[in-house]
Amino acid sequence: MKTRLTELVGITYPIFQGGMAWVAEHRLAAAVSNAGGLGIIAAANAPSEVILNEIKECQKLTNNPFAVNIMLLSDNVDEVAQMVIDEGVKVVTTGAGNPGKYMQKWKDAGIVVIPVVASSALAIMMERAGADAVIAEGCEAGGHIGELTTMALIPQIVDSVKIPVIAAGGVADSRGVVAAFALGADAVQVGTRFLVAKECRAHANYKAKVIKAKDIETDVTGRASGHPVRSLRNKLTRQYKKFEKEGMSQEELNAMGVGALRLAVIEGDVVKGTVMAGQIAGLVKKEQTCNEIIQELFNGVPSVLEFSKVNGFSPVKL
Ligand code: TUI
Repeated sequence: MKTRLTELVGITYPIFQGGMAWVAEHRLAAAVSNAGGLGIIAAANAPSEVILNEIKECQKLTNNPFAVNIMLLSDNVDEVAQMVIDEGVKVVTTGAGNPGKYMQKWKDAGIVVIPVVASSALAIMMERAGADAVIAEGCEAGGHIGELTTMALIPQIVDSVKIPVIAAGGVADSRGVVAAFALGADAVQVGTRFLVAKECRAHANYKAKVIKAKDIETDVTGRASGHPVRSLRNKLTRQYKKFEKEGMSQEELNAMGVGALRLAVIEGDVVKGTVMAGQIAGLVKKEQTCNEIIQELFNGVPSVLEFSKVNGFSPVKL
């Protein structure tokens, strides 16, 4: 499975693991990288010394390339932006903002830079600033999201830039992989399915809630604040939406979210915590190793292509 992306970052399969806050630490990233994909450590809002340790531990567990995802809304983003250079990280992805101000120094350090974008305008700006590729993330994704769906976003971004595009949001099986490639992507990024990986640290309650989820079970909170977040519906999301409607102040609403992701991922409180997950959660049925997940995703591609033909894509008959 050689694509422009596998060549660019030196991986066997064109798949990135999403940089999920609290979830994507060194064990998950190393497992994905050892299985031939690109594992990603999420810096998220973690303290700098924690991120440094994560990078060092990941380097011990894999000789394959892995990335660090830098969440641009975090307080210590300047420090983390320098850390990836100092620690010799090969690939950086960014999320939740415009990484323009760091681009030149990352490029000078020889880092492959791949920002997450949610619009063609930002994709074009990133290409001009020297990005090596972009991750186009549709609003089916879990966590902080943009406006457009994967189906609408990918082909428009593919037509806007020359650099390779990684499709994210709603991909969890071989059909999603084929669809992403059909839309012009060179790789996929998968988050929700890796939430239930054996090597994933998420609490058993978190994994069970993802496995039990049906298609319409996610909800988006925080639209009014300009930072919409998709997660599985629970007591917290219902309360948040109720208070949002009643006109609660932004400060009070923000306070409800503080510590809520940690509560769900680490403590396993999936009632009062934030259970971030994508709309594709309904498709995720069992816990598997990262290797099994990646093998299943790519081994299933030929039969999906065959199935598409049977369904009328064959040029032979009308
Ligand atoms: O970043 C994510 N997903 C995340 S970050 C996160 S931590 C968080 N928690 C609460 C509130 C906010 C963040 C949880 N999940 N995905 C990548 C992503 N980036 N999705 C959308 C975007 C994006 C949106 C707008 C990227 C750039 C952008 O441009 C804004 C600009 O400044 O042009």
